[in-house]
Amino acid sequence: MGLTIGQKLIKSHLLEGEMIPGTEIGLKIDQTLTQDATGTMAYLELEAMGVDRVKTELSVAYIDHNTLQTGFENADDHRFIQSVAKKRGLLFSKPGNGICHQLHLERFGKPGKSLIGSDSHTPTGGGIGMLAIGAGGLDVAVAMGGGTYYTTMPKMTLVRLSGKLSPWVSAKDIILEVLRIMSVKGGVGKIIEYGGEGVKTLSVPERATITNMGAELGATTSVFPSDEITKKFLEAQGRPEDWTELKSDDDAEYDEVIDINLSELVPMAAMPHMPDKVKTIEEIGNIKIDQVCIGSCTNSSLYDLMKVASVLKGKKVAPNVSLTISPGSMQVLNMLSLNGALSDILSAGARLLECACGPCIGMGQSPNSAGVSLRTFNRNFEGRSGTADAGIYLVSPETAAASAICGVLTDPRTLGEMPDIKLPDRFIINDNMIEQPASIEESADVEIIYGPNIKPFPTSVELPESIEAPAILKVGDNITTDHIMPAGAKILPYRSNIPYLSNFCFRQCDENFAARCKEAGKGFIIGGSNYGQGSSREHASLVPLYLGIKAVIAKSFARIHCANLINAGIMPFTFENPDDYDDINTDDILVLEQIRNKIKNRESVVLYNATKDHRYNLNYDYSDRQISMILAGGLLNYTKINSK
Ligand code: MIC
Ligand code: SF4
Repeated sequence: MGLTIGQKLIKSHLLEGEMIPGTEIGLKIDQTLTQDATGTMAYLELEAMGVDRVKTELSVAYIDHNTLQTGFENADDHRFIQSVAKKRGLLFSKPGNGICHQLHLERFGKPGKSLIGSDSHTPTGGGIGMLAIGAGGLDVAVAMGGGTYYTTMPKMTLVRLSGKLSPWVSAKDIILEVLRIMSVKGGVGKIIEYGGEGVKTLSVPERATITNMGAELGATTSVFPSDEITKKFLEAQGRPEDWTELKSDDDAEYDEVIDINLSELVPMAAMPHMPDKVKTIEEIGNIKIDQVCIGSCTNSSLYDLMKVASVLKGKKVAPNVSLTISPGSMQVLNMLSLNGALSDILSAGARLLECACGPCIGMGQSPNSAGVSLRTFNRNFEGRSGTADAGIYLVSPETAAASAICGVLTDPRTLGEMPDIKLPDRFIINDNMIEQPASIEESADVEIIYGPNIKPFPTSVELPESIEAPAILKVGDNITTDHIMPAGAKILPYRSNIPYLSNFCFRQCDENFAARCKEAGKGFIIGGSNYGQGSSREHASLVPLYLGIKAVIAKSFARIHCANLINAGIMPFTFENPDDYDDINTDDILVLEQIRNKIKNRESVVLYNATKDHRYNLNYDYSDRQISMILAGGLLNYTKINSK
């Protein structure tokens, strides 16, 4: 039987396990990336593991999330990351150079290689045929140290594209359509592969928009073939030698096939507050808007911003609208300024922001109260923008620009003829904001600089014999890591300070969560389905660990968060009978009797509700390695035990 692209990529990196869906596999990792909001923790973990020099082919530390320096905290964290990068052999991308995923695609990504990144949108690299997976910081640290990356062998889904996008319809509309069909949990445990004749009509930046937002499907990753279009892109980036061809075999078999005719798609938007609440712009109607933000790792390429510039040229942003533009990289900004498009953008009345994540992660530009904001981003979770009652709509750059000038949500097809934008034959290459590491000889003299904001991360203890604790919090379906551990300008600077961060844990669901945990000393969380979707931030497990959470019992979990919980030594369980969820109330006293022995011997686990005198069967499917980790109290303890 022939292989899919995903299977070929896995096969060429397989170190342990078999390619049987649902079972654990160990992969060799060629490249890693981190960003600063997860990176500080990842490098503290790297240091704790005692790694002298990274063992990957390439590791890059990007600074793109925490670029507001409203106090010493962010700058200190950047200095720490820069010093680790220099000493341990990583490239360091300075703040302002751009968003990690856009930069990685431009400068370092290679078809056929594996990449893990401490950011859930790492699958952007699938746009050029990489096996690019988002992971927790600890997994990335292990990979940097030359260790194997473990994940679950995914199923294979083919999204077969036919036809060609109509004028003003965009790659963003393709992924919104996939989200509409599959939902935010539809991709869990799958690789989403794009094929069919329609693929040949999509440029690399368009493909990257699609693989990027595959994260919102909950997919392990998304991938496109590496073909002539990929080759041309890499040539234009001055890296022709990095190209290799990658395609599925003609007789490859998929677990699922979804057909999309590109010619039938129309402009769409994801409505508040979930990326899969997708409707056509026509269906939503001309609602009045307050803000338009263009940028983020989904839609900030030169191609996207050239389209925006051509819509704005000679026009004026509507009086009721604040329009911001954050180019994805310095390369994009440089090229826009040289070809005059930047002037078209600015003359229309747009506000130019730094090449960084910015408003996407709530670092500024929170909308006005009850504001309506159109964003070309990938997430519109409630409160993520920094304004609790704002309504965020996720749209394409074309729809965003058209709406900015009209002042209401606007179908860009009403603008007349679409401009023809071509990608350049040659991008401007300037790596002045990328710092090289010290040589091995020089590295001995490089000092790692810790600032006062960097606090030790929480340690966990071995799994006890039995656990009795209250259900501190019960939450519903699709709880995101933004609920568990919010981001934004006020909190992000404390990503290296778990004790301080803990005060904000689950704030949106229960203002007193942290206080109640501290009072109880230990507890359980009860969750609905797709618990922990969204970001890769391991803070969403390290902070609950710090607050004494021992297990999360949910209907189902999102992949990265589930792995992060186990890495932290917190047990994820699912209900055998999902209706048992309804029987548990907050503050019920729950007991996991003889849990250590049961997990050790893979026996079935029963949760006893002492308040109600009811019992519930729980499921878990930990691998042998994960069982050892849980018994040891997490990956760091496990690594220490195994390296003795
Ligand atoms: C996000 O988009 O939520 C982030 C911020 O990029 C996160 C990482 C983080 O929380 O630092 C992600 O997607 O993994
Ligand atoms: Fe940055 Fe937003 Fe992309 Fe996350 S989703 S990496 S915050 S631009």
